[in-house]
Amino acid sequence: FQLYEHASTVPVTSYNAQDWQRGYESLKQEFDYWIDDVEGDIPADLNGTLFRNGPGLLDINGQRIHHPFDGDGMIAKIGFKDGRAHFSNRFVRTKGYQEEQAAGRILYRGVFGTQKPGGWLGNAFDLRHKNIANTNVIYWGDKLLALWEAAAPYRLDPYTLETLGLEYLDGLLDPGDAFAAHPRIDGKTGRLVNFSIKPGLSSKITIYEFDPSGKLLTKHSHYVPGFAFIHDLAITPNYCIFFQNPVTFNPLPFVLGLQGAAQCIKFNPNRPTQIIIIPRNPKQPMQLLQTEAGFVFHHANAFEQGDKIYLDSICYESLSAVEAESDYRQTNFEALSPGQLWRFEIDLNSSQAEPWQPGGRSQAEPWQPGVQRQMLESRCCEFPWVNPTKVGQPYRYLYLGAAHAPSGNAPLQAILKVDLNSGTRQLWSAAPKGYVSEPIFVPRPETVNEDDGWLLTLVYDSAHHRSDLAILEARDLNRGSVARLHLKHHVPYGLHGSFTPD
Ligand code: 3ON
Ligand code: FE
Repeated sequence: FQLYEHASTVPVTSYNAQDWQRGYESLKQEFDYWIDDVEGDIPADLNGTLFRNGPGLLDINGQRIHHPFDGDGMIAKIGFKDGRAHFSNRFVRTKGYQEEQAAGRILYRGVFGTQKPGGWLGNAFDLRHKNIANTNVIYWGDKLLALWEAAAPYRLDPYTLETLGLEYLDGLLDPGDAFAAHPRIDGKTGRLVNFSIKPGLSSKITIYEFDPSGKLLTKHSHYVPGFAFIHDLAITPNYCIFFQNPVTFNPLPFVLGLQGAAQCIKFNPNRPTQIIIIPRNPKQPMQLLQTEAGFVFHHANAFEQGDKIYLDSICYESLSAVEAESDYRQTNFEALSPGQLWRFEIDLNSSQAEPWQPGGRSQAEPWQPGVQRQMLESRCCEFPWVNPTKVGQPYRYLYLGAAHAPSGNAPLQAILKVDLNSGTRQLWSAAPKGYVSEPIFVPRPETVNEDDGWLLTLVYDSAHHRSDLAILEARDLNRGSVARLHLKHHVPYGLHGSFTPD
């Protein structure tokens, strides 16, 4: 069977619900092998390690979890050396993973609706969270860290993927503190910026900035009015930018054992999105601006020009909650709004952008747009990536996971390259049998052109119920994949990862 690599050869419906669903089977086995089944050639100058994280278990000993975001984190690692590649995967041995595997049943509720057996009575007033370390993985300051936004990272051995334990970053975090799953590495300075959020009636955002060796440079906290669910941040040389999506949080169903915490978040299309701008210099004040309602998980990139910040993000027109009764495997894609790429032009001098003060403007008050927004790409897309040297800088090329079809909402089956200067696009599609993951850009060593490098993406091949690592030449997606590395098994659809050069 030949996977389609070009859009023109694909039928109108590019996917099949049964095919897509099987990418959400648990992968219980842990592997360690050289990848021998390779189509094409692995570039000889691609040397380093790809780390990926995502839910490896979609059930606990046969008891299904309610949503993939509740799945225990599993790290997949592909090491590249002189044209050869080696695969291994290991579950993060979190406390909850070990307890549940030993018990053979679900012992913890999940944020996205997984419940312990026993109905609401068996779940009420159990407000603990299982740190599942499933969202991202980075190698930073000599530490490999598996990240989940509501708790501290787990540290792993970068060679064996053995779990070394919870990582409090040399005492920076206290037990119970969170550390977000979306660190940004400044493309100019190589510094890492991350945050943690403590939601409440007013929400506390703490920003951490580290030098490339892992040493803490700054840590500062800010309060924003209202509940904030913030998954990602964007950075520029001088600012951190957050979106406070217009949501309300009613914890009662969670407390009473009826729903997971994230299921209690309701999107409110009649309220503005709040843009939070926190200077990286801790001495400068925060600014708040407002823009049209929308829901953003991921930012693509941001940069400064004069007194403006340009921010590119994946925005959903509305967000439906994860229903308590629904089965994610029966997702009706057409009924949901797609993620689309928007550019926000933020004027730091607009009258609205006053420093926020306690007792100041609230979200309920009228507002004027100090922000212009424009849709750059209407095709359903997610998981944006840019050349790492362009993070926080003016940039030209953006890479995304995308739907095969140009309109509507659908699973991600293609990789889209957007040229923001010329407006041209390239699409590499794995439809109808393939389902892609985040495209990780790896610059070719010693080159200067922004798109000179490779895109690494895991593709679930539903025709063989296994996954491939596809390597694309970022300069020209129309060339098709340079290499396809066939794994011996599938890897469940993942979330985020990173590449560490040798
Ligand atoms: O009150 C707070 C509410 C809340 C939701 C408490 C809290 C901090 C515990 C909390 C927790 C949030 C968490 C743990 C969020 C985790 C998110 C996660 C694991 C993944 C998010 C993924 C986002 C996207 C857009 C994925 C898209 C995937 C595809 C298009 C392909 O499948
Ligand atoms: Fe994310």
